[in-house]
Amino acid sequence: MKKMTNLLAATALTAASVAPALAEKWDMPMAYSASNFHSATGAEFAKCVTTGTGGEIEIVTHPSGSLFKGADIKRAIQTGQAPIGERLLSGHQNENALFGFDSIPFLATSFDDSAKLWEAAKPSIENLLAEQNLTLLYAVPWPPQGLYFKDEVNSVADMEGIKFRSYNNATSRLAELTGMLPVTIEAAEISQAFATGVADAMVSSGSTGYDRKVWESLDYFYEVDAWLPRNYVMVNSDVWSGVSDANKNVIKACADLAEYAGNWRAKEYTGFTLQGLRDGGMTVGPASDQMVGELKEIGVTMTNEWLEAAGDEGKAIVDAFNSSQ
Ligand code: PCA
Repeated sequence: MKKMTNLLAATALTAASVAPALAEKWDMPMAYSASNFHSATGAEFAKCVTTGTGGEIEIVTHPSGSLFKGADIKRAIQTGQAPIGERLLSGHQNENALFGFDSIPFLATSFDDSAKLWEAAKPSIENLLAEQNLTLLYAVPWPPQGLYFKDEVNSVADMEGIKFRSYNNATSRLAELTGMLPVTIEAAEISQAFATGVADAMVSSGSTGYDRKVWESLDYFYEVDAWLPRNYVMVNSDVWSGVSDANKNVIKACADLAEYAGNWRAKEYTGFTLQGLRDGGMTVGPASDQMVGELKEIGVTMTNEWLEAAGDEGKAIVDAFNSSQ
């Protein structure tokens, strides 16, 4: 409620200011399909800013990687090719292990735990981004990650040699540790990849499988709830420092609303999209006890590897998360 009041106050303030400043248009690249809940949240955020700033800043979203491909979005914003955009945070794990805090198998497996883990990691991530000329505006988790396969799989041994679509370092590592063959493909391109046999499996949310209609190629979804990775919206820090205080207040309030709405949507979308996969003809359910046990062992290996790579700061994040439990 307080946030809502802030937003209304900020909006009123802007509307009351007399001299209309030069209108700016901010193109906002996003990597996922327009129908995806992150994209819907981004579109509402854009509208909120455009309305709230009285049109002084008009944000126009470009979903589906249409302006910049997912892997190029952060660099585009850092270098000022676009002022603002959204990207998968763990997509930057190859630059710094800390960015992968939310893709550690079985560390935080529910929305509540994911929120606590984010709380623990946020200051480190904000600092890392700030060093790269980026200001964090908001972040929203994906639903829990499960495993998609073309054929039934009951153990890690059954995964041997399967071509596995990965979306960050952790998912490639998971493929290696399960004897699969990782191939990195953006979500916007997976329908094609599965249809042509470039990949026959992936780890992702019900949301991405639903958005990309993967039932046209894959038959099984195992609800492993391995982790909940996060998307975040960043703005170029030079652009941000040029924004008036009144408009900064509007943007921050819109970002708070977007984060709240995005979290709510992610939860609602979880059951809805799993039902969508079923309606598409997929078998959706838990993995066998054996498979869960084996995956958890791999999770321990990956946790240790991450702690080693992320050093003291990584350990501090995991410790803070564990003590919030
Ligand atoms: N969807 C994104 C990242 C995590 C998710 O659920 C993807 O598959 O690329």
